[in-house]
Amino acid sequence: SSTSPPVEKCFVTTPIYYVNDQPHIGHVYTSTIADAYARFQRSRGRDVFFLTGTDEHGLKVEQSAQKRGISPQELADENSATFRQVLDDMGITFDGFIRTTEPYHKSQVQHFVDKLREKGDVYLGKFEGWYDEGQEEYYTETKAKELDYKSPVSGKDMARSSEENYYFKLSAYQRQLEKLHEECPDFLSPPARRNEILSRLSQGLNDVPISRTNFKWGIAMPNDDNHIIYVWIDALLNYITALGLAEEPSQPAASAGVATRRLKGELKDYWPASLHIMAKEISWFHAVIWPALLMALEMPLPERVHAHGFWIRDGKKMSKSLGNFVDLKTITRYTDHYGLDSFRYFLLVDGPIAAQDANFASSRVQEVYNTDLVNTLGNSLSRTTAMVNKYYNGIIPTEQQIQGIRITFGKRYDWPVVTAEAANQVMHAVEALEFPKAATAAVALVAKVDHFINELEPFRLAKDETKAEELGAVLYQCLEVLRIACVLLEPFLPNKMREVSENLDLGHGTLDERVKWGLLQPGSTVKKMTLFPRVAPLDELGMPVSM
Ligand code: ME8
Repeated sequence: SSTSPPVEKCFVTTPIYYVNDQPHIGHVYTSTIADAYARFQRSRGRDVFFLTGTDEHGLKVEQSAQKRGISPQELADENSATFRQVLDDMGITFDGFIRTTEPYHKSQVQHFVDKLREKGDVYLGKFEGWYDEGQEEYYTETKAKELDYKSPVSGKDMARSSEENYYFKLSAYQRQLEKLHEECPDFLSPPARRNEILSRLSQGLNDVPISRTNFKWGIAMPNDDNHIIYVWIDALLNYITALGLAEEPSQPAASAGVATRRLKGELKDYWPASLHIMAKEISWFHAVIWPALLMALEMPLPERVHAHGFWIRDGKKMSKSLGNFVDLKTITRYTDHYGLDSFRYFLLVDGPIAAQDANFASSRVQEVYNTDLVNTLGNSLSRTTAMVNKYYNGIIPTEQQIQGIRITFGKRYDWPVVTAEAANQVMHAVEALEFPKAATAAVALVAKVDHFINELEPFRLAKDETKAEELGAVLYQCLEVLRIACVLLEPFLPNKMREVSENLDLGHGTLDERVKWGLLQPGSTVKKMTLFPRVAPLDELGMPVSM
């Protein structure tokens, strides 16, 4: 109606992934947390645009393509499609998928870079220094010496090189950037990342080269074809080109697609981003370079940048050279075995969401699956639905006495209060991206149902005719607590919860409405259900363990 407040917009992004690599657990992880956040915001009634995509330019793509004897575009097409497929297979509900080789992105990047040049924030300059080819990154003499003239990533020798390049006047934004990080402590999380940035800022900022002449695979400088725009400038701008911020609205042929919405100018209002999510190795680009570019373009800054830790293996970072990635094949074995949602749940509760890295171990997958899903959520649901079937033929009883008064079982089991507190905890934790904490609160609520059953002993109540009303109340309350817990767990276990909802009505409306006590209708039916079967453990590669 006209009196309701406008729906809050929420723009969530992942990094756009490089097409010169195969997708692995790191990409799946970031996409999964972004997806859980996006689903959660949607369920709260917000108007969400969730963007992901692929980063397709740069020397490395040019070289990989050459090695394979195909064009860079062919390589990009192939690997971009692979990434997209993986995200689809993992149930990632992105609204937009941007590819940096698309014409609408390229023309807008040129527009923005041209604007920076006209303003004097981009200028032609000469640089001499040390170049890390693998990372496409320049180092000053001091820094290169510190690193023994070797790439900190690949270990390969750096090369002395001098180049005439276009520079971005990053130094001009030193004060504004310091102010941003000092005055908005929540702009970049977790705090460890913010401290790093503050300390690096205090060392002073140099202008940064934003063009290259040693390869061709990229977007040309708008005024000078000899120069290719540095892949990071090209990539960061995706967050606004995807929304068409530099496009004139037009009237394209009507269709409901994202491209049409963009062309009509309907996506522009999603800016500024609510949340950019990535891992810590690119926090500098997102928390310093990106805001500086936006300051120079006189555009609003994103509200929040979150840079999580790494998945590691055997205490080491996963890398191509070590060949220790949890790759797609392995992930697929895990999802086939445990189910997509269960693996997703594991990623969310055991992943490196904050400053710490997380070691991937098959034993943890098994442990999380058994503890939270099989023994707690699955067990409570199956116990409760079994009893409703045994004692009530599957017809949900009421928690009220004949006089219409709700039967209560003491303060510990004052469920309207207990569930409201749990819902509050879960919702706050997800807003704060504290997925492990959110899951813990939801699972703890489920565990209380178990305690409740053990304490109230419905099987005893069932034997005593004078306790019929109590038995009904206990079972209604068990189911209603479980319903609320399931609603709260939807961003974690979307498919499993849809399965539950086909049996037990999980309610309608926004999340906040659905977690209210008492929505479950007495008289409706519920079947006995087992959600999470027991399964054998897998080894580190996702293969069956021989016993
Ligand atoms: O950096 N643990 O793309 P990329 C957790 N194209 N997350 C990991 C990870 C790990 N071990 N490894 C990768 C790029 N990731 C640029 C981004 S954005 C404007 C341009 C995830 O394909 C994590 O999100 O190397 C990390 O930031 C991202 O993949 C890097 O993906």
